[in-house]
Amino acid sequence: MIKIYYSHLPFWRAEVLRVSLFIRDIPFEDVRVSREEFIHLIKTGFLPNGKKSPFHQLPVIEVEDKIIGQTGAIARYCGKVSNLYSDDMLKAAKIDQIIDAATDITNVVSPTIREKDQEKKMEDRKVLVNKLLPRWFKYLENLLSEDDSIWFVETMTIADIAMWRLLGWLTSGIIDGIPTSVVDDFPKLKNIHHQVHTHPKVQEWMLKTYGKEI
Ligand SMILES: N[C@@H](CCC(=O)N[C@@H](CS)C(=O)NCC(=O)O)C(=O)O
Repeated sequence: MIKIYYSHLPFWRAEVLRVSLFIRDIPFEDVRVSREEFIHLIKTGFLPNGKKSPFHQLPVIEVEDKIIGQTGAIARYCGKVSNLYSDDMLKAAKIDQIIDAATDITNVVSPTIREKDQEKKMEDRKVLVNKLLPRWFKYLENLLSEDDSIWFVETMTIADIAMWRLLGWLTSGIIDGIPTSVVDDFPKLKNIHHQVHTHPKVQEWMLKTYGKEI
């Protein structure tokens, strides 16, 4: 059985793994790493089970006794297992570019989370809201305008699941200075969030796991 290791957070890096398997009723072990265990992992590389995370990071998955890291790689693995990826090389590349864009967007937001100086943090958030996020959202909206599908690639895939949770985080209101309306000017992208969010299995997952809609 696949084991997924991450903190007890609905962050997209882990939710794309968990939800793609859950949607298809594929059993997996959902290992939630505590804060102390995570700090230990960053320092030493060791997971709570004594095995090593290759890059001292999370998420990782464990399959046949092997630990694999890097969100894109393991999202594809889970997507292949759950048939939410594609056998077609071009479609697979289109899915990959969305997962990599989710990583790029995370990498522009994360420094503002780590920023200790409150004034600079809020200045950086203004740049995010007025410039950087709209730029990324426009690129994604353009991709969604290329054909008739409401999804990034024909049917729902790990690309849509990753983007659903990334957008859910960015519009949740928990990041000070980023308004819940930040994606409102991008209707096709907003619809991806809506479509995945209202999927019955996704609703079931959120209620079962977090006791509420997130
Ligand atoms: N390139 C990695 C980055 C993963 C990552 O940054 N994970 C964070 C948690 S969300 C982490 O482990 N941070 C600790 C560290 O990098 O030292 C991936 O795509 O999975």
